[in-house]
Amino acid sequence: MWLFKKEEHKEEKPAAEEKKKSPSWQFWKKDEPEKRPEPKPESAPSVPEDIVVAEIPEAETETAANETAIEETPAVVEEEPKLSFFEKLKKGLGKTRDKFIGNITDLLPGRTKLDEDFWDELEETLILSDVGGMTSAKIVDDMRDKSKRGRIKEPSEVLKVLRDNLAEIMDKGDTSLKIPEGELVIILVVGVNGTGKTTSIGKLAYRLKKEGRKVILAAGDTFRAAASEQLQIWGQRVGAEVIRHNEGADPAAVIFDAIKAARSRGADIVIADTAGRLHSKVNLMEELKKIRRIIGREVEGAPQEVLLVLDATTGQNALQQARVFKEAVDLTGIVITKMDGSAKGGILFAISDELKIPVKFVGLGEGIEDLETFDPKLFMDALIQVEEG
Ligand SMILES: Nc1nc2c(ncn2[C@@H]2O[C@H](COP(=O)(O)OP(=O)(O)OP(=O)(O)O)[C@@H](O)[C@H]2O)c(=O)[nH]1
Ligand SMILES: [Mg+2]
Repeated sequence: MWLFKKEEHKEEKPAAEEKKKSPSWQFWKKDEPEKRPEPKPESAPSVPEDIVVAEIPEAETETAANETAIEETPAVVEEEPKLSFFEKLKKGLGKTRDKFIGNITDLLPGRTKLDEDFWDELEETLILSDVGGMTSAKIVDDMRDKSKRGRIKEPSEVLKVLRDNLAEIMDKGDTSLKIPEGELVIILVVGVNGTGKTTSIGKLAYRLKKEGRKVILAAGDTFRAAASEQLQIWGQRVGAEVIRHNEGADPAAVIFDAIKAARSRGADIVIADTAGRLHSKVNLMEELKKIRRIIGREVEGAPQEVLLVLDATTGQNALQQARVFKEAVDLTGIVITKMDGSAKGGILFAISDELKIPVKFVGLGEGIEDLETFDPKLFMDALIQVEEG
């Protein structure tokens, strides 16, 4: 894990520029504490207390341009040993694979034929691996049918057919982000508390910046203390401007200002953070609908993307969240986070199958580069390794 510390530049600046002090960042690895820079004698704060937050006046109206300007800086590239996407995916899916494939391969040894008992046991195993009742039944019915028609003859062929069936379920069309040229693109990021919205926004901004896009972040989580500071830290790391208001401000007003800032700075993309909300709270979901309405009113065709962030470790609960958010805000894609720490990745199949929303990104760690675009075939190859032939 990488840690980091911000150093304020001490040189004299004209008064008007006081708020725009350009900090520099120093990074060191958690397991290399000796590389941590010495604290300054007069102020020896540590993250997060040492984050200097610029004073921001209270927003008076929706149109108050209440912005903290952060100079556009190049994204900070962390020097980690590079794994290929596939290796990273394989490593990240380790726990899910152990549970998922471990349980299925346990059904196979010593089995000479694929009888009714086998199909029942396979269905039960899929359900226990979080694939969900309906989806598991559908997969096993198809496999049973294939077996009757002679397309699965040996128990050894079961894993390959299962892998292909699951890849088909995951394939819900284009998984890339919709970023039409010449349009201001708004990406609204929603989800319940702690699923990884802000972190995923930081990682996504980093990806988009590397592709040469000009990105502005909108700190639409005005509810939780320190939420906008957290986004600001990500903004600093990736070199993207963050538009924020005071805690308790109207999130729609923050996003309105971010759109205005994007237009005046010629930015291509605004990524809007939102407060983690209980999917069961009606008023919070109403607030989200209002944010969506304001975006649509300000930018024709926007938000082009509404991404729901789901935490893979929560299993069935993630499916429930996806149902409610889909109802409220018309999702265009799913970001599934914490796959690296989850044994419940099977939930991805249930979500794709039931909700027909493409998974667009997978979070495989807390680092800036730990967000991968989703590719159903690669994902399944990483999850189920079968010797072809
Ligand atoms: N291992 C792992 N941790 C992650 C991943 N994504 C996010 N996290 C961690 O999950 C925790 C919560 O992430 P946040 O980004 O703050 O989540 P949030 O949805 O913005 O939370 P609220 O603002 O409280 O609603 C943080 O400790 C992140 O580092 C991931 O893909 N893998
Ligand atoms: Mg957050």
